[in-house]
Amino acid sequence: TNSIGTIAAEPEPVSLEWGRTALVIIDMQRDFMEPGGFGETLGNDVSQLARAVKPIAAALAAARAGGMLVIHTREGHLPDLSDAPPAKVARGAPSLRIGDPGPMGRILIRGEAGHDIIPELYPLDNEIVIDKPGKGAFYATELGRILQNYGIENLLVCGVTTEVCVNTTVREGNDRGYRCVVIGDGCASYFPEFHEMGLKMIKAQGGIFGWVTNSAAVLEAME
Ligand code: C5J
Repeated sequence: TNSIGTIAAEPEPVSLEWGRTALVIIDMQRDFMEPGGFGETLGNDVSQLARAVKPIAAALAAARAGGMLVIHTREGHLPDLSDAPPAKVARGAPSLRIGDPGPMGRILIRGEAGHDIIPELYPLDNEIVIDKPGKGAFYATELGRILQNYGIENLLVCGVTTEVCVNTTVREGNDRGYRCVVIGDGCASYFPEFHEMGLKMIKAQGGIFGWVTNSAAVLEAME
């Protein structure tokens, strides 16, 4: 991997110093991806998210091969729900609420099978896993400190869902000064139209929150 790569992206190509770039994979957890988890209890068709797995796996393999910092995130709560806002737990009319027992353990609770990352993208022992109580990966986590310690300036972001945790994290990261480059085909939403608009919102107005690329362009730039 060259030290600087230029990724074909919208609204324009973006040049990144690889040593100052982290791959951030958002919430590729069974709770969002598989039947019986948090996503499905909210009434969503979880099959909509499967298309993001292969592009993420390709980017992850390239990042690992190139020695790029890899960070995985997981949304979830402590078993006693002490970090779960009551307004979040009580929201809507899900078939099971956060903390209720489901087929993959308690819904969205750390340590349960459903809370963990899908096998295809499972973190290596040396990769960072950020457990977050909210939608953004910076809120109430150690992510900012970790990125500072590693000298990271650029985030290659993918995961689920496009308009919720990916968008929130990109907006948080952009305000903190990171160049956020979103791998569009490595993101997915339960609502295809929200996926499309979620990506458009990031790259509009000259890249108001960041850039949008795809996994093939990332791989090409890293060669
Ligand atoms: C949601 C997420 N959609 N990871 N979480 O509630 O996007």
